[in-house]
Amino acid sequence: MIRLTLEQARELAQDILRSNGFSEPHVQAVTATVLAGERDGCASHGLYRLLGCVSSLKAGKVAADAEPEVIDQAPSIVRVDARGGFSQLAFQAGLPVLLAKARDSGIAALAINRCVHFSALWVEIEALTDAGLVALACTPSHAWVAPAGGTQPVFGTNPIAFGWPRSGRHPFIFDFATSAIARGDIELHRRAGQPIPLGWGIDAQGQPSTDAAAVLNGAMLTFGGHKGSALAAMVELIAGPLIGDLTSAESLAFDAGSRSSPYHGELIIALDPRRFLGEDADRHLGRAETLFASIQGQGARLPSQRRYEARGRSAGQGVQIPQALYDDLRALIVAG
Ligand code: NDP
Ligand code: PYC
Repeated sequence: MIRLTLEQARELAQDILRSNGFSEPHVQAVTATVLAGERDGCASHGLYRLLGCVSSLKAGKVAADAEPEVIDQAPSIVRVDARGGFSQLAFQAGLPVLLAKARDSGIAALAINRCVHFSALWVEIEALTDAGLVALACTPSHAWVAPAGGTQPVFGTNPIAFGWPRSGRHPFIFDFATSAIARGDIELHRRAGQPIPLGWGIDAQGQPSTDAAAVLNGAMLTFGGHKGSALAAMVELIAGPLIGDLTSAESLAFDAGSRSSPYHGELIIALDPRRFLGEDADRHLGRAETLFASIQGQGARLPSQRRYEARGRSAGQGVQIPQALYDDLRALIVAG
């Protein structure tokens, strides 16, 4: 393992993205996301993702200088056309309008279209909980996951993230793939030559497997059997056809074997408790604290608790990544 300060990790990400020709707004937006992932102990969506950023660019599957277009679609709906660029900048472009609409109407949605998407969703959810809003986000990916009872990939890993703002505390946030695990995690197991647990996927013959490479070439499985399968289908629908964008199967077809990051849409919904509750907002938000206390009071942890603890540690100690990943990342920097 090699240790980097957060500043060194930031410079590494920026050098890779800038030297490969991404525009400065994309350099900053993507760096912020992968740095946040590494800082929070989410290795599958940290610096590792820069490998995919560059390979997607080389395959002609992401626009390096795309300028997102913000479209005021309806009183409670803002749309952002990412124009083939990474999703992060499109989210940033739509965020002020989403906040204004949610505060105005109590509930609003941001639909991002035509984006290349590889990031963890909690980064975006935190932008909304920081503004005092309740938030929900989901996105398809590539068709890698078999439906419960089947063996052929249909769904993406289709994450769902939810956030709840808390006064004076980190927000309550969960963010997980509807597959048993994110694909990025299986890729990291393959890179490290480690087996994966049974239940994450099946090989190309439909047999349960602990071989990461075999599962990546076969099919991943949903979490929670038919329940994860139905949630994955919901994500395909509301972050696909509902917003006029691609399903995971369509994204994979668009990829045409280039193994680039998925290309599709994302749906983000924001709810303003102060609009729902008026003067009673603080009283009811306080009742949520009773719920959280009853979870933690028996020794269970809240989702994101591990992440916030990692964030605290990284602030002082920096981050650690495998030497092989560091070498692969350094090799991406184009000498100027
Ligand atoms: P996990 O299965 O590790 O689950 C993650 C969530 O569950 C986190 O909120 C985590 O909190 C929480 N959690 C884990 N263990 C516990 C526990 N014992 N008690 C309470 N909460 C717990 O993650 P996934 O592999 O499913 O997803 C990882 C990331 O991958 C997500 O951020 C997701 O957005 C991203 N992803 C992105 C995709 C895309 O298309 N852009 C596709 C698929 C995934 P904590 O972090 O604190 O451990
Ligand atoms: O880890 O499943 C994943 C993933 C897909 C797209 C971005 N991350």
